[in-house]
Amino acid sequence: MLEAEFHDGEVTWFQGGMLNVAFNCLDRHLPEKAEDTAIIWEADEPSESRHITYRELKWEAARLGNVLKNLGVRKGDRVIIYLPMIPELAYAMLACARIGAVHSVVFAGFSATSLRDRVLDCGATVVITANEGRRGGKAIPLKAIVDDAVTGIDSVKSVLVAKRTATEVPMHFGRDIWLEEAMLNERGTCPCEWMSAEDPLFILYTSGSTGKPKGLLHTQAGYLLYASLTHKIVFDYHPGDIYACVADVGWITGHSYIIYGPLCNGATTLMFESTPLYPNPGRYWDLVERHRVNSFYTSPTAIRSLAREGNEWVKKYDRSSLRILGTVGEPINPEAWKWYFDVVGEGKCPVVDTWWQTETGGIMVTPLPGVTALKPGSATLPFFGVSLSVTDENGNCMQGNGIAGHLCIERPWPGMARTIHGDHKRFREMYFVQYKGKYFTGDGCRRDEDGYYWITGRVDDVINVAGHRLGTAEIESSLAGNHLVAEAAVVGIPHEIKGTAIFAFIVPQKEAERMTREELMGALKEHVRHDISPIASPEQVLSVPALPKTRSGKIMRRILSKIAVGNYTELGNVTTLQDPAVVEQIIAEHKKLG
Ligand code: 7RM
Repeated sequence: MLEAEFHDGEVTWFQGGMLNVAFNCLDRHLPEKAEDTAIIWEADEPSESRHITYRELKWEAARLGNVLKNLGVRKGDRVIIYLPMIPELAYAMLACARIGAVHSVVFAGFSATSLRDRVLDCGATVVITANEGRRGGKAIPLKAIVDDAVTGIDSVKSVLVAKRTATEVPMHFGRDIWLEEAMLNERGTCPCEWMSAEDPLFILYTSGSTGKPKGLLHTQAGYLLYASLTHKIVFDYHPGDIYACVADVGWITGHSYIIYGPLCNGATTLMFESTPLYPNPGRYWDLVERHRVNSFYTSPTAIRSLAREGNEWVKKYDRSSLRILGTVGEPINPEAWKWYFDVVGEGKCPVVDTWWQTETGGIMVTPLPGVTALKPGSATLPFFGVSLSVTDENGNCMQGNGIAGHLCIERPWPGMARTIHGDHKRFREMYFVQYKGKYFTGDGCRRDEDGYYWITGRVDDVINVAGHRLGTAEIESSLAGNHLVAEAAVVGIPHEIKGTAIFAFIVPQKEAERMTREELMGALKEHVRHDISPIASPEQVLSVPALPKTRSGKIMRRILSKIAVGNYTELGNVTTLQDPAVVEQIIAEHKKLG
């Protein structure tokens, strides 16, 4: 079953087994569930929703699979999916799985540059997008972004365009194809490509502590088993239940707990196109009432932003269908946890605070609803078969309870990523070398007197903003790419809603001198928004004469993190700095912010 050299980042599960993921998510259910709802699609406007049965879902995925095959897509070829939260996104992923193509979904909030980097890195031949996206009443010009992203990339032969809105978009002759028209000509049967257990299923890009986002590669059998098992157990899924995860499929949460886990279990899963605040802060609970949702899964940031709007928005709606409430993406503070438990769940629904990562493929630390005694703010205990350890900075395993350190995983599990696409060396060095024989998560944690885990956040150069992972290196290189900036360093600062926000220190170029502080800050926020994504845009930008660097030229972010929150006195050892005087200059600039 398992064959691994874990210390070397080499892991295989179920080698020799054959399967097709789309078959397991669709065809396998048809004898009993053809007319059951597979997906409830809730559109941006609350007045619009659609039920898609297992029969329809299989039909659409098969037709889209045939379209891809006609475009020359074969087993192992990469397809980029840049779609909003519309049913075509599910069709596209399942179509790829059916024909053995490897999908890489790119969150539709990412910029043309970010999309371009991903297309190039994975060498995609086809991009699937929509004319426009809709979110919170606004239009997102997806097709225009794709045009921008793929110009000059020879590997991209075709762009399939779904029609989400009535807006006209330019179509490039010979490259662009309307998805709907192409699908109309295809049959609803498409033979499944039988895949080896360890063939790639998808690549998903995520930020790391250095360089550009890395493409984590997940394989077939282990991933599907782990996503479906955890979905079933953690959300106590029973046939007939309505399950809603309101994340975006562009993140791993959507892959595992909107698409693959629930569909493999024959569940009814909801796809939500909108935001928690549109058209008002009652949207989630309106959705729960209308669809009689039994399990609801969201992020701490969403919970905090709703708690602040008052309890009336919750109370207005009938939530009696709810049985289990889940959270994921970042640490949840006990106040937000209690609000979720008391106000949303009226003290009747266990809150499952689930800790996991893009790399882990599925939930690793979580309460089991109705089984585990809960503690607000703790992800509690490891899932079946998961063995955790807490290490000190030197990699020594810490024994006993009442300790804090770095969170590691001791043994391989089926859902883990197998490599970084095109860079296995980086995969090994990133996760398996630092703490010999263990997988290093990048997170800090505490194990309390009862053995419960409390995840305290990243201990590497990754910042988690509103549940989204961002690398300091990515944001810094984006800022430094602007003509107004000579050098940049970013750190995370506590934020009431987002958990953490980005604070950028920049050394301006001469040209920036005639700009006011506001103008410069505005220009740079806009730059990052456009260059990476709105989620990466800094909360604050501070011009400083120089950055604190060690003699070997490394930026000392530790010092900047303290200054950013106005803590000027506990900066620690500054004697290793090239020029200790810059610290005083930076403090002086920070004080001007007031
Ligand atoms: C699923 C997902 C992973 C990082 C991870 C943590 C943080 C996620 C929790 C959490 C505290 C949680 N994948 N994180 N869940 N921290 N409690 N329940 O979010 O790859 O995008 O991010 O998110 O820092 O390392 S991710």
